[in-house]
Amino acid sequence: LATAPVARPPRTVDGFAREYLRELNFGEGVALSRASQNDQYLALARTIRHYLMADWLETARRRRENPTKMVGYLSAEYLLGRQMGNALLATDLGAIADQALKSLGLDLRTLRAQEVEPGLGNGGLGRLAACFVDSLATMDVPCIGYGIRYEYGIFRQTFEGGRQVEVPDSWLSLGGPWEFPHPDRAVTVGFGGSTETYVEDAGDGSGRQVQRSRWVPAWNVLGVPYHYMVPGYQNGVVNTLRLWSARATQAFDLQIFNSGDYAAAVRAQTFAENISKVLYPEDSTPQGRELRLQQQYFFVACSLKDFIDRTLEKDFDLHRLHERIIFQLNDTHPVIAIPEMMRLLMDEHGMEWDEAWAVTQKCFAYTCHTLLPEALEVWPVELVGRLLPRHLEIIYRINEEFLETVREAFPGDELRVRRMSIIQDHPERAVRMANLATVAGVKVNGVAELHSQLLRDKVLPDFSEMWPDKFTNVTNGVTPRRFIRLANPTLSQLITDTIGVGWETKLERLESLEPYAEDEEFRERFAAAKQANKKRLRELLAVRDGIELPEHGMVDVMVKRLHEYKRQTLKLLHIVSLYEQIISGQVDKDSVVPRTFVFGAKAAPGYHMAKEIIYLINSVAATINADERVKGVLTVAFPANYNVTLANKLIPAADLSEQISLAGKEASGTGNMKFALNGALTIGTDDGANVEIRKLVGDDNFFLFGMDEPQVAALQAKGYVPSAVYESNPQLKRAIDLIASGHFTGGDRGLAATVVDDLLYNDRFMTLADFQSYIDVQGEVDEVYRDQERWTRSAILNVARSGFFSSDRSMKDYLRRIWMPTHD
Ligand code: 26Q
Repeated sequence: LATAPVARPPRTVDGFAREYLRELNFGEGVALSRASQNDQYLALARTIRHYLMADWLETARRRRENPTKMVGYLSAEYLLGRQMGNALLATDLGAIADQALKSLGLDLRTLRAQEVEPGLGNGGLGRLAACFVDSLATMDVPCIGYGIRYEYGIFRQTFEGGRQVEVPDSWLSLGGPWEFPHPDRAVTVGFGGSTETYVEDAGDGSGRQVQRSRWVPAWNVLGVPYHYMVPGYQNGVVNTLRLWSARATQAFDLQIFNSGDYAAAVRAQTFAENISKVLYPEDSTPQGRELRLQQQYFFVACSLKDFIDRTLEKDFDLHRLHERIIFQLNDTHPVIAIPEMMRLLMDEHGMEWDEAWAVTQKCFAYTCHTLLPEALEVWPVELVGRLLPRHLEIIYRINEEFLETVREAFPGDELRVRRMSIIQDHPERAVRMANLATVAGVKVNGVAELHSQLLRDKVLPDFSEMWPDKFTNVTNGVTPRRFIRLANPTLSQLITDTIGVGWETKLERLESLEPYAEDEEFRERFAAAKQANKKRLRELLAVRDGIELPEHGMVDVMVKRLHEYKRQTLKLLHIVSLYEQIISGQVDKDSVVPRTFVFGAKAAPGYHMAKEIIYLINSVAATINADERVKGVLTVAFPANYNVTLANKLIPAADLSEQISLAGKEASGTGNMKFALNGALTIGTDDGANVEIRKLVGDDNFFLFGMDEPQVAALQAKGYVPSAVYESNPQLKRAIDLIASGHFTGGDRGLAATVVDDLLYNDRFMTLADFQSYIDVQGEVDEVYRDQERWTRSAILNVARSGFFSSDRSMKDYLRRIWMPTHD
């Protein structure tokens, strides 16, 4: 009995209903007649996960019995989105669950809507991690995702008087039915203290004495693993996401308890648990906060120990560790894993420096996600030395040996040595995490063609000169399961009806839709699907936000984190300009293509300018929506709290996708891919993955505008004067003047001044420089939109030609270029 396979619950309507009632009664301890909606949701979640359990245990057993090289994805963020829909899709239980619940008088859609999404990430980088683990499970690649189980994920955004107010996201408060805690498998992590040296027999029979170092931490915490299922798409594979939660160790408490200070002991508990308490909501100019470094080291130390002590076969020779694992570093956030690996191999497993370094250098690869210099992580030496003294020693030694090789390769070039050093001296002594990752990693990759090129040429030029082969590109992708199948059932049905089943895992097959762009009946069905999605969105926003949207016209969407480089203000200037032209009588209202502009954006709580921009968008929205002169022609919607759940509703309804960052600033973007795959046309700059989207869908099906990166660099070099652009462009001047006049801010000029003054006198991201080009191309957008047949043809071609952007393809590229390079 003990070795019998895990029972699989019956895949029938009756069987599902019985399982469900059992979960409700025995799992939640309530009777159906007394169950709250949350009880009903929790029981449903537990029922569905039963159907994955046998596959999960079986996948783990299979991987244990036939150990091969695994991927350890190290990411401080996983922006998973709701789990229930995805689990139903993976198990193909949607129809059965729907009927079973109906037979009990319950409604699946209502219960699904109860779920609070795990928002354990800020934006693109966190969502990318979630897409990647989805694809790896779907491709049956052995992978463990390692990260942090934040008790509070990204804040919930609300608006008060048009201003962003952050509310804590207590996503676990009504229960976490998708997680499996394993407190018995907790791992201890040290912090602080000091290092000491001692002398020891070399242990190789030579009688030689060697000097060794060890770390004596001052305090430690426990990392409790929580396991999450990562189901592949209808393939019987379930991988694991292992997120760590911090607890106080007993030793930690006891010491204080014994001193008799009970309150201090309880405070200690709180102190330890603080480490995984909250996700930092900054994603571009991170502050060097001590707690953040604690988070990074905490999850990385837990993960390496977990892999070496628990996942790897017992007594596996660690000299061959790289044959069993490649740790992918999702940006620099987990880079402290590099010295941690050195410490484990040397101090805990007795390796010599050279042996340990040889292994470590083969175990890590680094993905960079940015181009903004201020977003590159540096940690003050003082802080690293205080929190992780042994790691600082190791970093210093890595740096010494590395700079030696630089000096050998470039004799006499001390400036280069300083640029490449892992330690910076100014403005303060600090560890440059990107340099450390580049020195230690097997490969360094950017996230889109252009980004990888700029990474080589502008961010790490000295490194790419020294090690050209270390640099590679892997263009991002998105999972078609969540972002087409789940988000857009109407389009999915049409695709399946037209090209057959199976495209969800072979997205290049969307190519076969291409001839249907010329098929009138198909075009009509395609357009009808879009209409249906728009209607769904109108209904949602009415209920969710009390926003009334008109029935007709273009849906023009800009959703992403709020950042100056992404240029939400450029979108705003377009809207204000259209509005100004209508109310001043320059343009006849009836000649304008009606548009609904939709924004979704969270600002980092400490990012003042971003919050002022949010306020201004809300002010413009309120004014325009209340103005009878533009009723039905211009509508601006800014639903609060843009997240994965809302993205799944917004993206399928979009006609136009706004990807308007200053060229050379957006590493890739992934929203841009989701829109194209859902049949929106893009208006975009030559930036990030926009470049590849345009190449694939064709110039006729993409609205390109603005300067390209070399032009940006040239203008920068020449000296950019935004006020001169303002003075010389009457249309731009009228739009800015209207904002500055206080027209949108209740007559208060001061309320718009922060944003206006920055545009006029600073404009770091050259919004004004790209204004005219943007306006001109928006005119072309209108023109194409007036020809609905042409628009639909283009939209179909966007879908048919975007199969490349499946994250399955990204995973194949990582496998071939980085993880298993000798495979084929
Ligand atoms: C670092 C240190 C301290 C506190 C916070 C951070 C931090 C957290 C999150 C820094 C950066 C981030 C997130 C960055 C991010 O999402 N970058 C985006 O990554 C996407 C996936 O590759 C790209 O498509 C986007 O272009 C890029 O902006």
